[in-house]
Amino acid sequence: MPTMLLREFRLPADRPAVMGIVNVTPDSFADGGRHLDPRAAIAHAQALVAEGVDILDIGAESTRPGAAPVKTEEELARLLPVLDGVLGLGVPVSVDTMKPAVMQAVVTRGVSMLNDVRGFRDPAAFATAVAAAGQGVGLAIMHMSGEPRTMQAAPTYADVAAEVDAWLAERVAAFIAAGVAPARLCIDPGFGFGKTLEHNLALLRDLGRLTRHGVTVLAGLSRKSMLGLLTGRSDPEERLAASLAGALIAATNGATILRVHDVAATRDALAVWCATRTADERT
Ligand code: HH2
Repeated sequence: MPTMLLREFRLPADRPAVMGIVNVTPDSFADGGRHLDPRAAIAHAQALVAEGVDILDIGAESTRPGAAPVKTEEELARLLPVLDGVLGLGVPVSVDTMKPAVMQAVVTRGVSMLNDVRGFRDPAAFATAVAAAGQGVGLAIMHMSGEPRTMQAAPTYADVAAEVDAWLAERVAAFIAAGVAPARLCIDPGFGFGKTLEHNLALLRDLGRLTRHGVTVLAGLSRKSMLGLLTGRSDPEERLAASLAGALIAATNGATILRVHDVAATRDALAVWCATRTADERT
């Protein structure tokens, strides 16, 4: 699998990379409100770096089911002070946003990755992403059925794994046709984004098929409600064990970027996982 390049950063080639979540929001499902103050967000990012994070993913608009949209000015007002404090921490910084204007602004500030839960399906987002990739920025292309506000209403697929795979393959082909190198791209089935528990389990079971497109696979299961349904734990803070199990299953099935809240615990779990696998099996 090609190692992802994020501006001057290269992700590890001998183990899955850990992407640590920093939500600068009042309403994220697992940590909403905790890091809305830029100083708290920066302190959290510093703690994740100390825990061994490989990429920081900063988000200022919650995408949880039913979340209210945030205006561009508000999203940038939340993001920019945090970016000023984290861009010098020595790890690549990703921004989780759906808005082309926000993408443009944060690339100008120097972020190394754009993460769009809409998979850059907005033509302006696609054009902004292609231009950013020309400057070395990495792109995380996620599948979402519908929009955050309504996506969990009644998700239906004939064959979820085949449909998500085909959609992501089309997005990769579009980026490559626009001149973006595969090493700048990663794809993500979008666990919980317009999917029932059965859909999420089918996608996790069949994650390996996404590795056939010649780009990195990213998986984000951390603390998600599918884990709450499986364990009966309604409080996202109590889903660490389930999140670690999910991360290791995703790694076994081909994910080489794991998007998580709990960086130190995930690094520990991966250390054990890596020790039992050959170098070829790990990436
Ligand atoms: N999940 C969330 C947000 N962004 N990006 C990618 N690429 N993959 C994911 O699975 C993903 C994502 C939702 O989690 P979180 O950021 O913790 O919550 P919220 O959207 O409520 O802020």
